[in-house]
Amino acid sequence: MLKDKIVLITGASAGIGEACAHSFAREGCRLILAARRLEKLEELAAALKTGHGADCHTIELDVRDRKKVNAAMEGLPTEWADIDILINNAGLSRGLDKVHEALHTDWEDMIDTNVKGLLWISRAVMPGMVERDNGHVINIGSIAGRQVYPGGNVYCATKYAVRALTQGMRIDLLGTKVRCSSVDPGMVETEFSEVRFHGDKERAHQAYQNFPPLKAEDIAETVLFCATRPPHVNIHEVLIMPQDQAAVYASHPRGIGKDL
Ligand code: NDP
Ligand code: 8X3
Repeated sequence: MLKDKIVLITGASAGIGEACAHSFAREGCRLILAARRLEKLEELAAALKTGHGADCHTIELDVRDRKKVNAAMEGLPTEWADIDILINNAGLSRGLDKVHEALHTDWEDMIDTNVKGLLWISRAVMPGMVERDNGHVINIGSIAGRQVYPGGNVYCATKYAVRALTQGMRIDLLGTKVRCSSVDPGMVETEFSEVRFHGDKERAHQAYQNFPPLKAEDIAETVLFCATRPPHVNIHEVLIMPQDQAAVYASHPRGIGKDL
């Protein structure tokens, strides 16, 4: 069903984006891998070639830079230009501080990446989908787009924005065959916490010790599920949580390594 489809994944150099690359490569897709760390993308592309025979095109890209996003999309080689699936995954959190104490640079990172970056890429890619009357935009939201938690303020605001944008895109695309979905995870063990805590590995590690978190692969398989429904089906949104996490602030402290 997905054989030879062109899939653009933002934030493919780690975590959920990298896992999506593996899942879609396994299904025979051609992958455009975008992120700032080109070296990681090239390692991934080589692994996907070896593991799945996948054809990959890597792009060093900071989604915050609108001009570079436009140039990168306009500069795609012809054989990569007709993107079938866009996975808007690049995103991050910075800090867990109160609004009256936080760093404005952290806010800029989150808003510029999670909201504006998603918009720049979507604005560059979606016109081709609409013109071809074919495509699928899959946004990675979060439980943080549905519940606000202490210190979550601006990160949550960006993910509430992603949820609103998914709903808005879906309405805008009505009458076309372009689909739009959002996959909203609870806690997933990736580089996310290390980035949130500005590289503090110990604090990041602690974040995943209370109960078994989701794995990046769980989210990738959910994204794949959305992308493989028949054409008359549009999955609007999927909320996926660890078994031990009922809400951001309601979890069961089972510990790690104990059977569920
Ligand atoms: P990771 O930190 O493991 O991966 C984030 C990815 O985003 C990296 O590939 C990073 O690549 C990329 N990225 C960050 N900033 C930019 C940028 N300015 N331009 C291009 N790429 C960028 O985190 P996750 O995999 O966990 O996060 C992926 C998405 O999932 C995010 O949108 C996050 O909000 C969301 N999410 C995560 C959850 C979790 O618990 N982990 C739960 C719910 C949602 P590079 O640094 O090379 O640019
Ligand atoms: C990431 C999940 O709970 O840290 O979106 O906000 S959480």
